[in-house]
Amino acid sequence: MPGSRDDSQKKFSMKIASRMTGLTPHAIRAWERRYGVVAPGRDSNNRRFYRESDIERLALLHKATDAGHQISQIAGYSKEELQDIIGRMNVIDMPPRKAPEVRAAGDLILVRDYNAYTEEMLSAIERMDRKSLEEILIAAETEAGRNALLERVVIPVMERIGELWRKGEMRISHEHLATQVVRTFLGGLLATQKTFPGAPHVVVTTPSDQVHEIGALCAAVTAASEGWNVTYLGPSLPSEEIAGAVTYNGSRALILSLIYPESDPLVAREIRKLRRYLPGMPVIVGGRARQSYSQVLAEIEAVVVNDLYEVRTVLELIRTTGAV
Ligand code: B12
Repeated sequence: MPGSRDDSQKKFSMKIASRMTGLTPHAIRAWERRYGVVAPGRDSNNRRFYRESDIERLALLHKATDAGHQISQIAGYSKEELQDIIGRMNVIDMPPRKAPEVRAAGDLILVRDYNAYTEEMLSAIERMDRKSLEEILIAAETEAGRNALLERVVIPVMERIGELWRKGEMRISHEHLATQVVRTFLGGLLATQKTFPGAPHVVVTTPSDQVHEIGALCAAVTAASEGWNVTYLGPSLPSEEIAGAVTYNGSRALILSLIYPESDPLVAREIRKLRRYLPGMPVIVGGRARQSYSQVLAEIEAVVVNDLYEVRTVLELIRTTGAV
């Protein structure tokens, strides 16, 4: 609810509100338009401004949606009600939630919605409709929350695109458009994620020759949502550069994504070098090619994870115990 209008309160621009709440400006505008979650004021140039109470409310709603609540259901909750549901599901401290299909309430409806998002995205890609693609991603994030957006919408869509492209049913230009939109959207989520003082650092990237980056970006957004201070370096980096970044910002973990090629001797060599540069550093590895590198990953004692849920669990373990 907008709350009382007290003019003595400080006023914040959309940019600052976005930074302080960790929500994208798109999400804030969509929540305002669809659910009236806050009612910002307007300055003399008709630009929105937010009061402290608005920021507090948006931040609480963000935490609650990250914990799995649907914005459509909690938009009208009072501050106390929001604090109550967040307290019960403490986002940062509780063990990460399993993928959405194990949620009890509204399960069937949610699953149907995810498929609808995927179909709508594929149809927008086919029409080369960049704007609709962006809007569907924003809607999916605001409705389903960030984890579900990644696991149930973004990854399935990329997998379907790969399949359609392989079968010759989708052109390269369509795949490129989709990759660009998804990449920019996930990059935006990373850029606006609020970091807390003293948050542990993690570097996310892919080794030399591994150019596919959506898996790495999904892992980066996941780590950021878990309260980590993420340095995302983009794809295909030599081990010297990766090790330099990890050391430079005092990272407590390194996340690598391996997608394609499989069983590449250069990639295996780079991974071995990384371990020499970073003895003892927890290295978390995921991605569809991970099994083809199982020998070298076992050699360097990497933590091989199957999905983003496992990334959350492993990061939590590192954060609380320092080891895996
Ligand atoms: C987008 C895309 C591209 C883009 C990449 C752009 C970019 N900036 O990322 C471009 C156009 C460059 C490209 C190029 C190629 N691509 Co391509 N590409 C894809 C596509 C559609 C998505 C890639 C992606 O980011 N996937 C990542 C996520 C979204 O999907 P995933 O791999 O299934 O990941 C899962 C997990 O592994 C996990 N995950 C991934 N990383 C991580 C990391 C951690 C820590 C964790 C926990 C989890 C995790 O998330 C997913 C859920 O389980 C895939 C299809 C697909 N299924 O992936 C093909 C795909 C990977 N590409 C493929 C191929 C063949 C190519 C090319 C060889 C095509 C060509 N002839 O030129 C080149 C190779 C380029 C190179 N030098 O290596 C094949 C690989 C086949 C194989 N043997 O593995 C795929 C699978 C398509 C297909 N169905 O055939 N590609």
